[in-house]
Amino acid sequence: MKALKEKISIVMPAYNEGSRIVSSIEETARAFDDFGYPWEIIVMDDGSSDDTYEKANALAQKYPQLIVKRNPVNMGKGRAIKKALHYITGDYTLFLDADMDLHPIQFQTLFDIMGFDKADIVIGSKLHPNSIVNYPLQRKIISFVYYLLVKILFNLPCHDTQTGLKLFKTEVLRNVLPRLLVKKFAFDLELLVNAHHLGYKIVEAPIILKPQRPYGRIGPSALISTGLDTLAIFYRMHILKYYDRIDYYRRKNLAKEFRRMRR
Ligand SMILES: Nc1nc2c(ncn2[C@@H]2O[C@H](COP(=O)(O)OP(=O)(O)O)[C@@H](O)[C@H]2O)c(=O)[nH]1
Ligand SMILES: [Mg+2]
Repeated sequence: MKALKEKISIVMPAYNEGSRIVSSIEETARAFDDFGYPWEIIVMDDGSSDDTYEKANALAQKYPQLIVKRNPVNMGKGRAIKKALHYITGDYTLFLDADMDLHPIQFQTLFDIMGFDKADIVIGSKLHPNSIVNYPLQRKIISFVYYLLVKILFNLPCHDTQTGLKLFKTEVLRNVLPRLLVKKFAFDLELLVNAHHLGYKIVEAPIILKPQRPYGRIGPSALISTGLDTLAIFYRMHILKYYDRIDYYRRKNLAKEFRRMRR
């Protein structure tokens, strides 16, 4: 196969995935070798209490393209992803959950859609009419209610912000991620709302979702926290105008720095 030029960085957040992290990395590596793109996988372990980090790290000998990082304590998926930005060297970045609910082979669909639609971001959506999803009715209802909330508050051009398969032009992440406050919940939403606000084009892609765990790990308290963080993003975006001011604050800090240097 002809080698393709563009490099893909795969960011894989992992929390207590010891039982599957090795096969997840190997499967992802195999998929990207088959595609023919240069790739790197960045595993962000987040204070797992099992052996996720050790197992992932042991594979780094086999795959020079594998980077494994660890937070000593759990800080949430959003912060882990924001931190991953320091290590990304690819032109495109794929967020891929470590549990393989979404097989990495679906990257090609997202990449093709990005090209056809001239999109900056392509996100997998459980609510896309062509998606094949197999997850509990309770999660389907939660997904739909959350979609309505997000539609009312932000009018985003997407139906499902939460799915663990998202493709970005890396330059978009470099611009957007540093602006985010990143609380523990609603990180995906904060990222997409800001990208939309800055004028980046977001398009949805169909996915095939096969849950590997019989029950999701999201409990009622996480749902309430996600709801509250969602309202907080609305407040910061539309009432405080925090995200609009952040450039100004940054410039102001730079100006201060500049004056200090000249003194
Ligand atoms: N870095 C990091 N990853 C996390 C955290 N919580 C979940 N993950 C990872 O994020 C992905 C999605 O989490 P999961 O529990 O499967 O959520 P679900 O698929 O929405 O039920 C998986 O790869 C998890 O290992 C966290 O606190 N930090
Ligand atoms: Mg999952």
